[in-house]
Amino acid sequence: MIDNINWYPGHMKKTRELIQENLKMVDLVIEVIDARIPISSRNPIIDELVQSKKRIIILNKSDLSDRSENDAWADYFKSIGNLVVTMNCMSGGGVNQLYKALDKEQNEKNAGRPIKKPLRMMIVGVPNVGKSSLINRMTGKRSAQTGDRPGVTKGKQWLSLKNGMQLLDTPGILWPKFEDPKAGLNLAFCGSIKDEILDTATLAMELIGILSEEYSDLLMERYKLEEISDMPLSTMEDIAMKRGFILPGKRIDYERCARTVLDEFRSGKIGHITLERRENYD
Ligand SMILES: Nc1nc2c(ncn2[C@@H]2O[C@H](COP(=O)(O)OP(=O)(O)OP(=O)(O)O)[C@@H](O)[C@H]2O)c(=O)[nH]1
Ligand SMILES: [Mg+2]
Repeated sequence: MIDNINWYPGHMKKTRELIQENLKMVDLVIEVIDARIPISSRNPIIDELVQSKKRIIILNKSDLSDRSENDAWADYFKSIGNLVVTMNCMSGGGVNQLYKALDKEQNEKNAGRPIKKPLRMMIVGVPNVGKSSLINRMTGKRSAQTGDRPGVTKGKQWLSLKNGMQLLDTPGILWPKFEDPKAGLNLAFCGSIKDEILDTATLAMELIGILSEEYSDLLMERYKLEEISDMPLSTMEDIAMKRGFILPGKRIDYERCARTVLDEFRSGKIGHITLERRENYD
């Protein structure tokens, strides 16, 4: 088991300060979380920092997660007093609903004011969760740089929406120590932790272990496996053989197999998967 994942480079500490400094200028905070890991992708530091502000939770990448789990999590976050929007930044699904919620907030902010002021908000979340993609969906153009790796956004960037609202994009941040090692693993599976610091083969094996228990049907279907072994290593070898990931000398190419499983999980090719099921968190 990988139990000591830790990625908290200096720029994340700076981002924490940036969030703190700019908080007083915004009316509300948009917290983007990953619908596949709705608990692990909630940063406790962000939670503490933005406590005093109204928050909208965006369950993003909902196209990659289990549909029924999306609904269960949205209901849960609503039940604890948050505004929630389920989003897919690839298709733009959820944007209209978000705008509706923001319009309502702006009207409330301006109730009774002779001059209307635009809503100002800050977008926060762990790395690679889709903050900049959400901004691009909202502005309707490529305003912010995005990329399929963590750490793309480096500094703060204010943007204006067509309706005058102001948005602050921020770099993704993690926290110095994962109390629950599963959080570190989940974030690594979903691409929020720089792959260079991870042992890909071990990480993929951990993922195969979880999928073997929770989504064995999807795993079998994707890799044409007849059965799933109790041992993730055997399953990895079965996958490598099915895909022909064999090195000279008939050795299994574990690295390539690991990379493939991680990539295919991250891009949704294995199926709609939620690693944290709502029913396990009461
Ligand atoms: N499938 C899917 N992919 C998404 C979605 N939103 C964003 N992505 C992809 O996720 C990757 C990260 O998106 P970004 O918008 O750069 O993420 P970010 O949160 O700004 O990342 P940092 O700036 O590194 O913290 C990109 O490859 C996006 O195309 C979504 O709803 N569904
Ligand atoms: Mg970004």
